[in-house]
Amino acid sequence: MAELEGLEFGKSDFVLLDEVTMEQFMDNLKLRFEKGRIYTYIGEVLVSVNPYRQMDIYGKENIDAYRGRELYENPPHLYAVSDAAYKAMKRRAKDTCIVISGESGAGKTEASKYIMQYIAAITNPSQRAEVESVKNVLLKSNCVLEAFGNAKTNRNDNSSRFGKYMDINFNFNGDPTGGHINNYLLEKSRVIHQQDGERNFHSFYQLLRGGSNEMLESLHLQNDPTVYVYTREGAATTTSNNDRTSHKAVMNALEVIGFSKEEIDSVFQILASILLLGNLQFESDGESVQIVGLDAVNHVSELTDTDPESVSKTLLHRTVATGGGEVIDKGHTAEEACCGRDAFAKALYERLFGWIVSRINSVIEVKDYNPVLHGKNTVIGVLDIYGFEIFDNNSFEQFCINYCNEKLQQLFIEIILRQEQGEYQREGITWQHIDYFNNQIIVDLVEQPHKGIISILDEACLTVGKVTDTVCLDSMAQAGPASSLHLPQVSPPHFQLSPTDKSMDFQKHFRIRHYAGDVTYSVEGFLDKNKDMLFQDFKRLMYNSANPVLKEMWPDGHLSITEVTKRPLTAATLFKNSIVALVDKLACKEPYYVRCIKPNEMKSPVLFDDARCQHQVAYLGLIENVMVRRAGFAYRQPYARFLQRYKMTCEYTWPHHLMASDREAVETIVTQHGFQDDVAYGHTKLFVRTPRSLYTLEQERAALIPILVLFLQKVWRGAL
Ligand code: AD9
Ligand code: MG
Repeated sequence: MAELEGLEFGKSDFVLLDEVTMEQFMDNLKLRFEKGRIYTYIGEVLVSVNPYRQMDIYGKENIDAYRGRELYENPPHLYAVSDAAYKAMKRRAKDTCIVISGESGAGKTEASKYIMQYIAAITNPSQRAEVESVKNVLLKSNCVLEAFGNAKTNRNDNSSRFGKYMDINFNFNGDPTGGHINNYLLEKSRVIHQQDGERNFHSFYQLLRGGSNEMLESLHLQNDPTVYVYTREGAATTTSNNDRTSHKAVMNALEVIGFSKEEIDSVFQILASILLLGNLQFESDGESVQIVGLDAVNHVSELTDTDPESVSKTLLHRTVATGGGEVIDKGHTAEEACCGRDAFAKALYERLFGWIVSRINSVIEVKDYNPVLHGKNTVIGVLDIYGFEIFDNNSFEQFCINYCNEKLQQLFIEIILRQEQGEYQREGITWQHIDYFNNQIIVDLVEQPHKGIISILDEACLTVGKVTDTVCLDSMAQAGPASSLHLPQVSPPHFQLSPTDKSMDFQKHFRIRHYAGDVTYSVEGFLDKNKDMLFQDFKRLMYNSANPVLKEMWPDGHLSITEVTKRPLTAATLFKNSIVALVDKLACKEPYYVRCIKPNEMKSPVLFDDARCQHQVAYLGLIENVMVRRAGFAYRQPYARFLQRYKMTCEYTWPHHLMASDREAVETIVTQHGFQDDVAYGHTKLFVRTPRSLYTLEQERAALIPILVLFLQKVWRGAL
């Protein structure tokens, strides 16, 4: 049972600080971290600091302690927030969501897993088989998605390289009936290249190090990641991941989820094909280009169930439609062939990942749900999306990831304000406005039609002829964000061409002043990644595979070159559209927030890096969050709940009151303690302006508890 905390652990809710200053906030955060209290509230928002060690707070005892309880009954915990989201969903039939944010390595994915474990533990008490099976698939899906979508980066040994939003559906009993996973922009460039000290996706190393000899032989692979170009760079980096055990867990999870043997084989055949493709080389004799390593071509064709001539041909040629409608074959240069091969490898992986997600979805989708018979189907959404990233070299992926974080930050701002405002209105209390840093300006800078960075990128991608990354950068400067959004009163501007670091080539860089910090992006590769070109020939090759799983992944391969749409949506636009849809989805649910903080860069359980933490507290807007929460009233609680907690501090309410309503009883407690001028009485809740009033009450209560316990013990022993 979780005990209530004493004051030596600091304040369990930041709204109880004497003064809202950065200094007090940081002192409290640090004190709690050092005392092993990683969670603290700001009202209903949970602030979490990554402990970087196994904490003994997630076991069954804790689950029982938080089940069905209110936020303030126990010390702050992820379970309390999960329970609050669950209760709101169950009692009020509200769709809710838990949005977990924070930078890379701050603990979002771990948090999302604990949330799911908690929900799984508190539901289906009668152990109905079909519900258990849904829960099992939901839990097992994490293992598979992490294997294929996570990788070791310099920030995090298990960094999510895709965004994940999972809806869990519940029936009227509050038991999970299914779910749906949305995945966002997998960082597929990692398949072919990784920065120093980083790895490719876990799946490759797991297969190479964990696959049985028999399995590897059938896939024409060796059990050594240094043999393969795509895994070579990352093979030597040390990580805390155990690839061999993870491989077993993934195989087991795939089976439990319900992947057939053929499907599992196909998954690994595709992984193997990618590794073999990466080792193919091309050489030119001046006239034509040849493949070096025809064995590998034969293996790829065997693994993908295609014929070897078609594989060679597709790697060396492309089909082009001429202006007159004629279709001709055009040979690649060696360089084009390399680019084509890499694009193919990336696409194979991306489609494999997308297919795995949709396959899991097909298992967990809610089937045969009849709202008339079964009542309203409600949802809890859990969002675990890549955190804000600043690397030494920031590319298109960081640009997309950071834009996504801007959108989520904006939603946070809007919702926290909106909720607060709504609450005061509902309760008939006047609202006081607090100024925020509104990051709308940066969101506009990226997504505004015509002038925003994405529009300019798209335009450059659609322009026929040779538009280079740097030319595109110039047009950003002239037509776009730099001129339109460089507000004179904002200094320095939110968009700049030349970085402050003079060692960088300014022609190739631009800087965005994100809410979470300045990021300098290298524009190199932006256009190619945005165009995301893959020759139609590769799609057709895969569509014509005799393997039905592979064919299913490439439905667009049936189009001939003359039918292919000339202007497909670009990667940035597709991503923007998906994030806009995500934000819309979140906005119509009752949100619960978990704000994760990374205490240090060393992954140390004992180091609290003040400057790093303060920076995160600042950009997450936590101080403003506390201020808004306290602006009018720091604290609010339904009358019944307030009474329950503090009735012992007043002789007219202990153990029961005889007044006409709970509200009257609460008024009596408040008046007796002399802070009647510090409160407002809403329709259903008491609002307390300054935390000090409540603090006095809390202290009185804490002093009374031991006396009460003694008293009760005597009663039980029959001494009284
Ligand atoms: V990224 O944006 O995907 O790169 P996350 O998801 O924020 O990042 P993650 O949850 O993966 O970070 O946490 C990083 C590591 O911190 C984990 O692998 C654990 O080793 C460690 N961690 C995080 N939270 C906890 C926790 N509650 N208890 C113990 C934790 N260890
Ligand atoms: Mg993660």
